[in-house]
Amino acid sequence: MSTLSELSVAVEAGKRNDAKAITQALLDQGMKPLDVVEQGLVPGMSAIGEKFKNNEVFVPEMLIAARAMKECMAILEPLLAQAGIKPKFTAVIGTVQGDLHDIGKNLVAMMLKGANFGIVDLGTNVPPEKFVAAAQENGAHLVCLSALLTTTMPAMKTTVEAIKAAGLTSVKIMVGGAPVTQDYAHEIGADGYSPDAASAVDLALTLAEA
Ligand code: B1M
Repeated sequence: MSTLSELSVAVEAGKRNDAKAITQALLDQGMKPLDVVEQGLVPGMSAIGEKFKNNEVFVPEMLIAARAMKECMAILEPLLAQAGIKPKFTAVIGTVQGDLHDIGKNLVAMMLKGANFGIVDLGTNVPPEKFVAAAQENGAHLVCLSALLTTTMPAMKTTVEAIKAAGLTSVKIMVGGAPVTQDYAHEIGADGYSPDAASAVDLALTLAEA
C-alpha cells in the first residue's frame, strides 16, 4: 500500500522512478488524480523549495526534483483533463526581450507548475506584445518576467507598460532575476518581486488570490 507522504518524499529526493511507481500505485488504489497532485506532488516540491530558499539544497537538486514531478504529471495530466480539471490559476512566463538566460526562469516555471499553476512558457527574448497576446489568449492571472542582464531590465519596464496599455488591469505582474530588486519592481509598476524560485510560488499565490 503506497501513501501520499511516500510520494512527497520521492519527489523531494528526485527519485523519479520511485515517484512514478508510487503515483501509479496510488491511482490503482483508487486515489483521485487531483489528490495525488495536491497532497503528494505539491508538498514534495514545496519541501524542496523551502530547502532551496534556505540554501540547504541547490539548483541541481531542484532540477532533479522538478523532473520527477514532471514525469509524474505526465501520468496524471491526461486523467485530470479527462475529468475536466484545470489548474486554478494560469501564469504566462518568459525572459524579457534581448535576454537569452532561461535557467532561473525555467526553475520558477517548474515550481509554479509544482504548485498547480497552469503555465504558458514563452521562452526567452520575448517581446512585450507577445506577453500581452499570451495573457489575453490564455486569460492569465499572472505575467512573470525574468531578466538576468542589467541591459535587459528596461525591457521589463516596457513590458509592464504594454500590459497596462492593453487594459489588462486584472493581470498581476511579477518580476525576478539576479539584477532585479524590490525597488526596481516598485519603480516600474510591477505588482511583486521575488528573489528565488521558491519565494516566487508564495508571491504568485498571494497575487493570484488577491
Ligand atoms: Co550570462 N551573464 N551572458 N550567460 N550568465 C550572467 C547573468 C552575468 C552575471 C555573468 C557575469 O558577468 N558575471 C552577466 C550579466 C552582467 C549584468 O548584466 N549585470 C552575463 C552576461 C554579461 C552575458 C552575456 C552578455 C555574455 C556575452 O555574450 N558577452 C550573454 C548575454 C546573452 C543574452 O542573454 N543576450 C550571456 C550569455 C550566457 C549563456 C548563454 C552562455 C548562459 C545562459 C544559458 C541559459 O540560461 N540557457 C549564461 C549563464 C549561464 C550565465 C550565468 C553564469 C548563470 C546564470 C544562471 O543560470 N544562474 C550568470 C552568472 C551568474 O549568475 N553566476 C551570467 C542560475 C539561475 C538558477 O539563477 O537565473 O538568477 P537565476 O535565477 C534565480 C533567481 O534570479 C530567481 O529565481 C531563480 C532561482 O532561484 N529568478 C526569478 C529568476 N527569474 C525569476 C523570475 C521571477 C522570480 C524569480 O518572477 C517572475
